Amino acid sequence: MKFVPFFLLGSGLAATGHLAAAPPALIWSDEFNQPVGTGPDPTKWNYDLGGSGWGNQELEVYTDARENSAVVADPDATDGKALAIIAVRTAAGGYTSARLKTQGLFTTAYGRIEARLKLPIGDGLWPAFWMLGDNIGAVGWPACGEIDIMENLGQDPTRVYGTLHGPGYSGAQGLQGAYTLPNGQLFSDDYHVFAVDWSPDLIEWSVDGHVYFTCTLATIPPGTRWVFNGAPFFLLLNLAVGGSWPGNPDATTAFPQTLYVDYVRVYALLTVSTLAGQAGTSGSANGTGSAAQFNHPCDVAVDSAGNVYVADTNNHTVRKITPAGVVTTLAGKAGSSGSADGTGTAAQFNHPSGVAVDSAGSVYVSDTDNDTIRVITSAGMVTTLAGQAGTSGSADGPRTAARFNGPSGIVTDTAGNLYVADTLNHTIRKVTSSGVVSTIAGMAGVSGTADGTGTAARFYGPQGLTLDGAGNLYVTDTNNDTIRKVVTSTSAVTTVAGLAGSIGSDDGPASQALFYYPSSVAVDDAGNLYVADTDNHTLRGITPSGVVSTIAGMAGSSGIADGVGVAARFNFPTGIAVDNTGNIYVADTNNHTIRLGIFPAAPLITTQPQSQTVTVGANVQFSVTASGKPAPSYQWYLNGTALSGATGARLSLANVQTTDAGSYTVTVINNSGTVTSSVATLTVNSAPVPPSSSGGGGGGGAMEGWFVMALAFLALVRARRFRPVPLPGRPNFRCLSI
Ligand SMILES: [Ca+2]
Repeated sequence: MKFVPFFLLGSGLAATGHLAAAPPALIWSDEFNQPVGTGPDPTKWNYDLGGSGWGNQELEVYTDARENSAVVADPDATDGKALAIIAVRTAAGGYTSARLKTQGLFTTAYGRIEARLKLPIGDGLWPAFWMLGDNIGAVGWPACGEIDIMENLGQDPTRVYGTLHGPGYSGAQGLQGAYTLPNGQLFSDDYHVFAVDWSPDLIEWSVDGHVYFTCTLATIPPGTRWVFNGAPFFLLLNLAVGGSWPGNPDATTAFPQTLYVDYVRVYALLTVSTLAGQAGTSGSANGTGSAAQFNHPCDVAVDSAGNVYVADTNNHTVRKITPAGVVTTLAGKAGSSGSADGTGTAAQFNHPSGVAVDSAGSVYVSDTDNDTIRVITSAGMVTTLAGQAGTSGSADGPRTAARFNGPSGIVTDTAGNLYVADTLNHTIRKVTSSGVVSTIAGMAGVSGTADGTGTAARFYGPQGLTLDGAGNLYVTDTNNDTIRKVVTSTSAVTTVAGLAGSIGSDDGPASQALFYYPSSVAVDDAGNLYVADTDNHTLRGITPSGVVSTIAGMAGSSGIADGVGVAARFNFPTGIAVDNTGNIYVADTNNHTIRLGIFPAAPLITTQPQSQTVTVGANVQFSVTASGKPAPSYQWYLNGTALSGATGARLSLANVQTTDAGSYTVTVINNSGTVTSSVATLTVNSAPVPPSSSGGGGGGGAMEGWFVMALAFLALVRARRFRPVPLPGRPNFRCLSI
């Protein structure tokens, strides 16, 4: 909104930390698919009520009545239902309408915030989808910041505005961009998606994915403050009538008028960097980070320690990248294709395009142009597990009796079985731990799209697959442009997302989303799928509830850029894997690089510092445990004053004196937010504390200590036993052509 109503001042602060607590990708949404005639979900939305202009000489009175806001059936909505925010002219000649907000219920800092809206039309109507800083009650407006994602003046239904307000650039001095629909189309005729992509120092406004306005730290007026980094904002939706910006309705304005809201969705943005390799330069050099080179890497897998394995396809090698970015060659010799078994450079591969790693550190390789499955020990010794080099086919059977035809995607389960996307056979194969190969879905040599069980199902050049903890395989059915699911216990095959034969980049419910040559998929512990949507040059996410979103890159725009969300660029990304902390690894094939994607998360304190009572001269240590991505930094305070150099998770105080007594706190900070611990009080007694009794209580104390240690040990054992096993993804690229 152009101006903010003063009525909002005095609102309370909402909790922060939603990003940290939520799974990646979609972190909040309202699809407005509740029963028709009901109001908006009260756990997600509340109302601003009343009206005396709202600071802008507006005419409407906001109500919470169903007459002004209700879920309605609308065939144009993605799920057939939308929230209708309705401006009504009353018999007395006034106006009622509705204004919804998430204040006190949901806030977010950073991410993609989008709504699919169909706008009203007519002079004096002023629909808006916007955000306000959650600290508005403490600092007021415009210091709290305001992000107007979409505003429209009803007299011009072809144009919408995006605006940023902050201290020194508010009201009429707000920073504003506009977007006009092509060919005279009207925003009142159909739904459009209005979004901001908000990251540190950068906010981009878009309509239907077309970015039309950008604000950065550098574009706000000199001497003013950027108040949008890491600050939580709440969402608002309203339909105002009249006011200083649109002017008032006239005889031409028809009432009632409706702002239709199909959905509101908030996504975390993936921050993409380059882990290793030189964009645009192929080669085979080992080294650290950008000193290393790859040649059309087609797949990645990651182990529980964060080591990344790469099918470096055109080098005919398998590479390893440590968490520190040090790249070595695990097996194979660059430039030397062949099928020799052996150790290290004595072994040969022929365009390996799929890689997986198990919990014991064995690496499995789809050696695509040899039509074999290879295994590499952690010492680099390579043997052929199944298939026969140089002889393609589809025969099931043990080890070298079995045949493959251009195998690519490969994944292991916890029992030592392998699953393989046998791409040119259009089938999904299983290799048991003893080397027996079977076909679990699809029919060799017969491509198609059919769902069904076992041989009744059809695939068309499936290239990637991954396995979730429940035994479901997810498959990128690459030439069908779909994502399929295979239940390993029954061989039942269904289509998860995409439409066979329809190329596109549409996000939304899985049944309506489109893909373009997806060639790899990975699944995280929460059941989110991540897809390398190769020919769109994007990474897609699919939530467990089936909502597809673009989490990085821009469809149709290839490139090398690191960045957040839509600012990042890929060039035919072909392999994808996710580790047990949710970090995403990508074989960015035509860039010859391995990319790393991290979902930022605000700091969250999991263990608070504890109060202590000691004697003068004691050594004291306070500690805090916190999560957050990127890894947070720390600053300790005594009685509110920052302690110089006290910037670790632990604060050590040697030889404390009575002057060290007081209230200790620690502030935990990263790019996504800031959180301060509870107070830990240090009490320093000047006289020695009498030694504790060693009488009857002594034995109890010893027993208690033993018991605590036993509990701690049990907790450690449990933590180790239940540590998640990574489920690496896999596939290939144009190394394989159908
Ligand atoms: Ca809807």
